[in-house]
Amino acid sequence: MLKEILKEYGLDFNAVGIEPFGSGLINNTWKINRLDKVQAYILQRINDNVFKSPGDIASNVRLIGDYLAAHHPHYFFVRNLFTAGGDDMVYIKGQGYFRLAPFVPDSHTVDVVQNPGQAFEAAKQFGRFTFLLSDFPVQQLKATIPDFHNLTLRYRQFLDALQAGNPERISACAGEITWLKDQEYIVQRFDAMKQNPAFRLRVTHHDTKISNVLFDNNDKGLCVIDLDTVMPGYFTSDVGDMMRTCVSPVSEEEKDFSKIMIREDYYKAIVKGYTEGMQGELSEDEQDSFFDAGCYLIYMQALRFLADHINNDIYYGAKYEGHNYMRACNQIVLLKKMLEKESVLRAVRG
Ligand code: GN1
Ligand code: MG
Repeated sequence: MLKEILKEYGLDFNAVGIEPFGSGLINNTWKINRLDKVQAYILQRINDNVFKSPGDIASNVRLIGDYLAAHHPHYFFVRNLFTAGGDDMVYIKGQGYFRLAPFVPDSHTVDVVQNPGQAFEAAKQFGRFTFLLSDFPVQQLKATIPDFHNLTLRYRQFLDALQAGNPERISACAGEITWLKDQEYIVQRFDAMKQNPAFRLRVTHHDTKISNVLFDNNDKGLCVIDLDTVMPGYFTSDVGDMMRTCVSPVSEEEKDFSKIMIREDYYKAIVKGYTEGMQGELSEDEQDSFFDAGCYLIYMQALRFLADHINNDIYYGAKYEGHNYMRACNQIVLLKKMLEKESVLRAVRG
């Protein structure tokens, strides 16, 4: 199969080395190394179970790429390569959609954030990306996953899972279900934000883990990558998912919950980095909502993991029995720790 795809891009299967790359849950990624060392590439299979119209991703990336090239030519933007036939994706029947991008030399990604400086740089890059696209007509972008970060809908899907999901699993996690339902005020706060015109719909990334930022050799941010979920959204999505994935020293996979912690220096780095990247674009109300952003995204991820557990792991899959239950409990602990520090964290300003 890879042979066929590479051929579309004029690459000879026998003249490259192929290695699996990265750690995403949704798409498959490979690094393609030319044996003559002239160039390397990143090949990705787009999960079309999740992204129902991969053409929308390509269209969004093209629009944004063209806009940035015209208005901010110095911004480093990684474009997908074209096939010999001039397409920016390859469709293989039964396998889905594939795309190829150049591997950027002298750049690296970071899987686990090592210090607040990296968190600052990453946050700044996500802010900068949205800032540079402030005047881009956001309604031209397609929602590649409709309602992706709509907490209102995610909460409803969680309630639906409680109606239609696996009854044994539902009764076994009654405690977590009750706790999550008790936090419904977070959804109400989110609903109020959607009604408030001070929160602009912006071009946001929606998958702001640190591994989606390219760094140069001096650990300075270069640009953001993995643009599948770039679509109209609120700044809270990007800031919130950075907090979710950066403030604790351990990830959503950690089973020893005593290791979950809110590191204030990382939290501050995110607020400051993002604010700097946005260069004054954030309204007062937005500036007051960094803490809420973290809560929205952590809460949403807890709901999504628990709903998936209850729905027998149809979305995220499970590497062991109860995997998504464990992930949900991890995110619940993270949210509890966030809420405990509310007054300190709310006082942090960019
Ligand atoms: C998925 O595949 P990955 O890791 O980039 C998910 C995110 C979740 C994340 C949790 C399209 O992202 O929303 O936060 O898993 N992406 C999609 O690990 O559902
Ligand atoms: Mg992703």
